[in-house]
Amino acid sequence: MTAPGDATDDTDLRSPRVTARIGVALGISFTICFATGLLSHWIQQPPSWFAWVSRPVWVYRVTQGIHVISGCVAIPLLLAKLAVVYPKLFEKPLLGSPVRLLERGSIAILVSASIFQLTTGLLNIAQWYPWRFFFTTTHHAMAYVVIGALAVHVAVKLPIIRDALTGPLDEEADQSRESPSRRGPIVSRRGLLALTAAAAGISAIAFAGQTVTPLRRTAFLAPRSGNGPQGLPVNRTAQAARVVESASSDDFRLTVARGNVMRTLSLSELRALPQNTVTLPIACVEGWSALATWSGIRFIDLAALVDAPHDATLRVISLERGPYGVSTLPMAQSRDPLTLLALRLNGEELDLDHGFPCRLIAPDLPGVMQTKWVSRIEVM
Ligand SMILES: Nc1nc2c(c(=O)[nH]1)N[C@H]1C(S)=C(S)[C@@H](COP(=O)(O)O)O[C@H]1N2
Ligand SMILES: [Mo]
Repeated sequence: MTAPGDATDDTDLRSPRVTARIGVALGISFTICFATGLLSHWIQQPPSWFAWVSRPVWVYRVTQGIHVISGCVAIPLLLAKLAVVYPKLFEKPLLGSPVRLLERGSIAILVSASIFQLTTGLLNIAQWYPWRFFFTTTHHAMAYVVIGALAVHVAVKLPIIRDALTGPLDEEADQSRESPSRRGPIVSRRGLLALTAAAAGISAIAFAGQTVTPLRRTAFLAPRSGNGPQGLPVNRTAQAARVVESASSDDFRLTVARGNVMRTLSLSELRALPQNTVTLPIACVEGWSALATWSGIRFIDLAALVDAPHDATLRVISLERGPYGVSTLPMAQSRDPLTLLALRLNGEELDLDHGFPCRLIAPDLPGVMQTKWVSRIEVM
């Protein structure tokens, strides 16, 4: 009977020397994925102590791109790790001493929570809208479960990990050659690690193209690397949002309100206000991003129409009802002169699917908060 972590496993590849190395890569990608995911969550639902930035304008594009790429890299790493260790998962005794219990418990939670996280994340970037709202809450909650179980797992296994990483990869392979009765594995340990690394690299490239423009053509797994109208992907069309009629109506008015103080502007009045042009990326929480040129009215100018105080919080409301119809701007975005109520995109009037007659575009704001078909701005 073999003890956990014992060098004499049933095949040469099932060695802690192999699994610890895959485990390190997996641990790093999970940690990066957790940190960038938490950041994105805090921007959208800020705790009282949290203050977000609006410069440089590419920060969120980069952090959210890293979030999705590190998650995608973790998929082949997790599969490789499970393939190598799976006989151990069912090793007897299943339960035992408190340490054994902790070890088994943390692995069971880690494995199932990781599979859940990576699967739901992947299905989400593949645009599974039916449970997208439920997705954000569970994906956020489950992230703590994964990281907690990972910390326990690493702590319990620390002696084995240290031992496995300090020794050479092939040491036991030499010993096993002394017993001719043992059949060698199909690939060497080094070969297995190289294959795993290649799979992780391919996974990264396959998804990175949706945010790293030069890689666009290699993003064969990224669902929204293609172009929508005016060179930008569209998440939700005007029709899906049920705003076609209200957004194209001549009766459209934008209301800017601070308590009882109100200004109402028609589209031609909006066009007559001072226009500014900015080049900003739009970066979806699901990882795709694209740079575009936007023209419209500065939010600080709109807020000034109702004498908004300098540190006012701005809330943006869409013609669309529902969870995507409201966005509360972080302070940095409220005050930033680059934050626009855009009327034009890449030199043309906004397409209906991009938010005609007007949409919010702000630096370093998650795509999901860049409200389209804006009908009301509230100064709070
Ligand atoms: N009113 C409204 N605004 C919205 C959305 C939406 O569904 N409804 N989707 C958001 C999301 S998730 C993203 S990534 C961006 C995408 O903008 P685009 O479709 O104009 O490229 O718009 C955001 N603004
Ligand atoms: Mo998005």
